[in-house]
Amino acid sequence: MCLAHPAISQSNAIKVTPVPVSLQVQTGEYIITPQTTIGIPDKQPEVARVAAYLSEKLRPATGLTLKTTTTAGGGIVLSLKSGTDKGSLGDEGYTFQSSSSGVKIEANTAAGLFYGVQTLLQLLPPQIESNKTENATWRVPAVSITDYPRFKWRGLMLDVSRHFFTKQEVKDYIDQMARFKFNRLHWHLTDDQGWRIEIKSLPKLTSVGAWRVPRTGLFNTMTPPKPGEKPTYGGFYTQEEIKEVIQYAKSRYIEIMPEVDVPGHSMAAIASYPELSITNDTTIRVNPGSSFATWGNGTFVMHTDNSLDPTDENTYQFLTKVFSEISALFPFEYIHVGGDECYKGFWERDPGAQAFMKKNKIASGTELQAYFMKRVAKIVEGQKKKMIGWDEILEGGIAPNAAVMAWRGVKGGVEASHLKHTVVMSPATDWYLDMMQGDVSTEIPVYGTSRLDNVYKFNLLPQGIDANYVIGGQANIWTEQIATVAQLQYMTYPRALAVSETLWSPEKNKDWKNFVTRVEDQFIRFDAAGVNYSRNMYDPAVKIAKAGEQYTIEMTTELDDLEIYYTLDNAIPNQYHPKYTGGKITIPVDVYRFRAVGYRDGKPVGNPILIRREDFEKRSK
Ligand code: TNX
Repeated sequence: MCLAHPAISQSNAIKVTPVPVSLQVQTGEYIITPQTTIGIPDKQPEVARVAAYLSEKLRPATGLTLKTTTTAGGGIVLSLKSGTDKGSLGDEGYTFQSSSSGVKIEANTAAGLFYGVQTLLQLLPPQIESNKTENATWRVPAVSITDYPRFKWRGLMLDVSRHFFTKQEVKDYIDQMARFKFNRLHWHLTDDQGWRIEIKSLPKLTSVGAWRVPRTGLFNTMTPPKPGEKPTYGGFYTQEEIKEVIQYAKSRYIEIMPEVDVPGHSMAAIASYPELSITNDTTIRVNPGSSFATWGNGTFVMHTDNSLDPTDENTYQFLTKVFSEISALFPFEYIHVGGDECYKGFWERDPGAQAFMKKNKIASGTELQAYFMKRVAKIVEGQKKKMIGWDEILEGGIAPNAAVMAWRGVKGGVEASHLKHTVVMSPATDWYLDMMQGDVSTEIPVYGTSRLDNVYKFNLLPQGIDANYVIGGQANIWTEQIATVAQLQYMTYPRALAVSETLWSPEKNKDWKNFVTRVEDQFIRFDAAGVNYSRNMYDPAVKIAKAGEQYTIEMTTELDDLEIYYTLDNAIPNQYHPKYTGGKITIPVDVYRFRAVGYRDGKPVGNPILIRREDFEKRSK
């Protein structure tokens, strides 16, 4: 008997993330044993694949290999609903019934069954995520669930340009996404720091463009390539590997959307083929994270030309090659063509471009980009694909059928919806998972912060948007400063849980406090699975201000029951030190370090926060 096992007793409470549409707890439980079978309908190969997936997921931790059967009986039954009326379950919903006699998952589609299987896994004890045999009783509490998604686009974007992640690492990432019912992976395959996809007709894109000099440090401060230095950091996916990842994702009901980011963010392509830029600068190399732009308040000036030449027919021939190979590889209906942060200065200063603009009645660099984007739309549509781009593609006139991914806040989404263009929301302000999630002293520093509670609260349908055009949203993980899988997981989780709940669950079912209890359940599951995550929700948010000559510190918490202990003398804070009770702490003049830590139920739960005197001034601004 293992009654005292903490993880097992915790699993008795029902915790499913994203939270289902409706869930009724019943009495009793079903226990998975060596006799349990997975019942599936005859002659439904897709359902058989979902059953095989389930059996495979259960095998490592339980040590059982459940057999699939097409004869009716108990155990776990996966069943397709008959009839043509899909009802409220739609294409991705499912119903789930468990009792002492078994588990029954029903759906209109295999995708729905797959999501029901994810729910089943979350109802089992957390050790189910372990990849070694665990000693647990595999109980499924009796429940009755009806569930279906709020949005049809539920995504994460992964940037593999700034840092490269291998085929296996991408597959592992997809595996975790599937657990939370995500169904879109936006694969950011090209940027200034590397070109990551084999294009057979343009071999230099990967022989040159996939490699840069190795650097570790803060993005934008890295040492530029030294003369003669070998570009040894990088990598790319062959077309065979791309197909393999697409298949892998597909069997988890995740569609992959490729992005080739043009005309800006193209330094890796230009390093490979310098004739693609208007400056034809042959000294340009793949950028290792060194600074090449001056950033102002929403404006920027590039000092190295990283944009394609929109006035040269060769550029469009290049893009036709790229997009035709990409279209042949990716079955997904959309191709993302970027369009963001394109600097037009090199174009505007070029006499040839000036003549081109005059001849074609193009009044500005912005209009010239719009001209470029419309030609790209033709190329993409010529491949029978739909085009989507970052919200800059609205500027100077959007291509007629293009969809918009809103990233500069929500404005682009609101505007595009009124122009009757399809919108995917991915606002930097709230849903950029490259942003810090806790106090800057605990994080790799970046320009912004979006804590878990902020991610959770983001409203995908802000006032003024025409909701009919919003197909969903996604969170973007830019990897300028994410060099390892450990950090990638840390930045993604638990914030991606807040994203998935916003995209899947009915708004009225969202509840921050309840969500936190489920996040904590997922922490136990991540521990079992060997997946890293951030515990920043247990840290106070520290605000430093200056009143006259004195600094003051104020703290807020995401969790109501978080206790904060702090010190002003560099002692390690714990429950014997002052407890923060709200309001402003005035910092005596000679204090050189402030420290704080979050406690819950009498135990330290957060990261140690340490702020040095020299940072008081900086942070008070
Ligand atoms: C802006 S979002 C970018 C990316 C950066 C990101 C960093 C977008 C379309 N462009 O190139 O990685 O900010 O947060």
